[in-house]
Amino acid sequence: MKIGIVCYPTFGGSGVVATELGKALAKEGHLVHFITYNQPSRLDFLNENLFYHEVEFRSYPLFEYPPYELALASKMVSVVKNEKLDLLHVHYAIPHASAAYMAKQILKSEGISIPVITTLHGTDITLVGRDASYEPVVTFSINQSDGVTSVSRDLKKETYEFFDIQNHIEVIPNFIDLEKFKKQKKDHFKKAICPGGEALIVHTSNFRKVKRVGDVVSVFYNIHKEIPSKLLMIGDGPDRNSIEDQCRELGINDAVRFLGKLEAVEEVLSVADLFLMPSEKESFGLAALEAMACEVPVISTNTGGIPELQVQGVTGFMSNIGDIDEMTRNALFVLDKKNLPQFKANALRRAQEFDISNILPLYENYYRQILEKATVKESF
Ligand code: GMT
Repeated sequence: MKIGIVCYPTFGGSGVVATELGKALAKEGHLVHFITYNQPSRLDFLNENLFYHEVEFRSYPLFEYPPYELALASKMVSVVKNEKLDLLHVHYAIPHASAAYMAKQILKSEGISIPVITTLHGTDITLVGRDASYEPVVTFSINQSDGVTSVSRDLKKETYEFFDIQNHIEVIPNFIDLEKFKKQKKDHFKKAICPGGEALIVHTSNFRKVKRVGDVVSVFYNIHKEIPSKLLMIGDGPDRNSIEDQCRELGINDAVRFLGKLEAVEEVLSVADLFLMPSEKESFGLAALEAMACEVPVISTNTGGIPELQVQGVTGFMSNIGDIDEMTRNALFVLDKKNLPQFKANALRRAQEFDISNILPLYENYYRQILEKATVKESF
């Protein structure tokens, strides 16, 4: 198949999923064309089946807000025509689904039919999309998509609850490439960070409010009072400065290191003992899956799609949002030397169920199904 993929080319989960999906499809022999405003951050893979088309948008003194969506739609039109794409798969509804709708209508006026599949990732539904300033467009473009997928059952439920959606939503969970995300031998790194054999706790996120990074610090503070431990914070975002202040105020700044945005997260996860994800909302929790694939158990909240990934008391523990005391108790239980090896093994076993080799065929079958439906529709 010739597939166009539209996504955010950033470190965020939806961009990572879209990029890894495109890379895996290309390995299977499909021709994959990425249409984004920058080269996706994980598109470092040299493959003859992978192509990248940059969306250029010119500014003009009149534009206080450059109309990116129009430039994206125009680029989609040109790539579909020139590369003779079979379908467009857009990740994150805003503004990709509505731009795809516009591209589809333009192409239709020229006698070209292109099915559009929209994958819902989370905040496009649970946070941003719900806002009155976007809601009508999000509802319309989801309903106009030829196919819609969501990354968890919970996100599907929320989509039906908060939008007036008539379309079927297919749940296709996120996945992991276990060739890339696996425990690597990084003993020298562990020794450098934890010279006294301290427990190593890791958090990764975009440091936005929804991640409740302050709770990471509070849980770690409690753990640190009980056992020798270190915390590594990966990523960056709006809350980082206040979180650094919180660490200084609590007097734990020597035990906490902020690593910023990292390409090779799996190298750090390889030496971690525990992953903390106290998010207020998480449609899937890809960061937790990445940790589990590297044999790291997870302490998280029980919100959104997390219970579809984590197994309570097996791969770690889930608590109510903000329940710092319970998260601390569970973290200390998991970190206990008697328990940790079993939790690590369980985390890996669960992650294996989400291996890309199990999930890729679900996308390929769904593409075929949507293409068949579109052909039948066209012949009428
Ligand atoms: O977590 C974020 O804020 C980034 C966001 C994104 O769209 O990049 O992540 C969402 O999509 C990921 C990939 O499907 C999911 O694993 C995350 O759970 C989801 N984030 C939220 O729902 C908050």
